[in-house]
Amino acid sequence: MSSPSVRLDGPKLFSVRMHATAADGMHISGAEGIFPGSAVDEVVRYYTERAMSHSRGTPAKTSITVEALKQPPVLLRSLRVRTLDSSNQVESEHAIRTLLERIGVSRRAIAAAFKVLRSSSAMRGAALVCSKGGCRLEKDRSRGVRASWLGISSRARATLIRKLAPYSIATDTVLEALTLATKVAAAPGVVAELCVSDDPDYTTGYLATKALGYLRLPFIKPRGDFSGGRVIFLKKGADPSSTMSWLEQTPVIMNTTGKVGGPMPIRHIAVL
Ligand code: PML
Repeated sequence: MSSPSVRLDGPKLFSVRMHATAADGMHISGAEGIFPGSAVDEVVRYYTERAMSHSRGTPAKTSITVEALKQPPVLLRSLRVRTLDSSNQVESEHAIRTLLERIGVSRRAIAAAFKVLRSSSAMRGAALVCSKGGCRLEKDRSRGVRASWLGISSRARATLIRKLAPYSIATDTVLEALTLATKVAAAPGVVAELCVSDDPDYTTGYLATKALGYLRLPFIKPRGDFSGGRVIFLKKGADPSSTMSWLEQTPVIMNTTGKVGGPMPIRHIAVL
């Protein structure tokens, strides 16, 4: 079964969140979405199945939370999707540094981000990094900030699948990462988000900003590598608590879709 999505004209909506951990508390897998009550049963089964068959291992504990939305969701258009034309990790890392520097992220902040993403203990949430000084801004550095309360409408999901299919990327992984990146890019104070999957079998990451869109980064890590995570760069002087409150508490649904394109060399990619 593929992940179900939401009908905006449906009855009361629920956030369904899954988190699976190993016996030592190590993060194994997570997933979430916003769904009508009638779909919750099916989603819980689907998320349990996903947790139990993850390549990071069999979880010792899987928690599934079902929570009714307390406010209407904010509606968003999905970020534009492209893939960097890269054939190895060096090229992809070079593109990250070049594009981040072009949008004003300092070398110190980029180094802080790579330290998080290359660490062997993947954080469950994202690190918040000041785009100038490179300092960490989240309250709990081991937990990080979890973008949550997010979903995709049935119509947007169907349209995105149609747009992504010609590039063979119409997968739950891409749809879920794009939904999350779209929410993060809309958060107050956010300059960019950089993500490397902590799945050892998944070697494509992404860099996202409102202007750049969602740029997929192939070969961002070697196969078999368990490291990964997310880093959100904040504007100098931004208030991290308003960013956190948007990411962790405001429900959003992606209900319209942006453009989707194919592989693109770095020289053709504008960031502003
Ligand atoms: C994750 O494991 O949640 C991150 C997935 C990144 C997806 C990148 C892509 O293929 O577009």
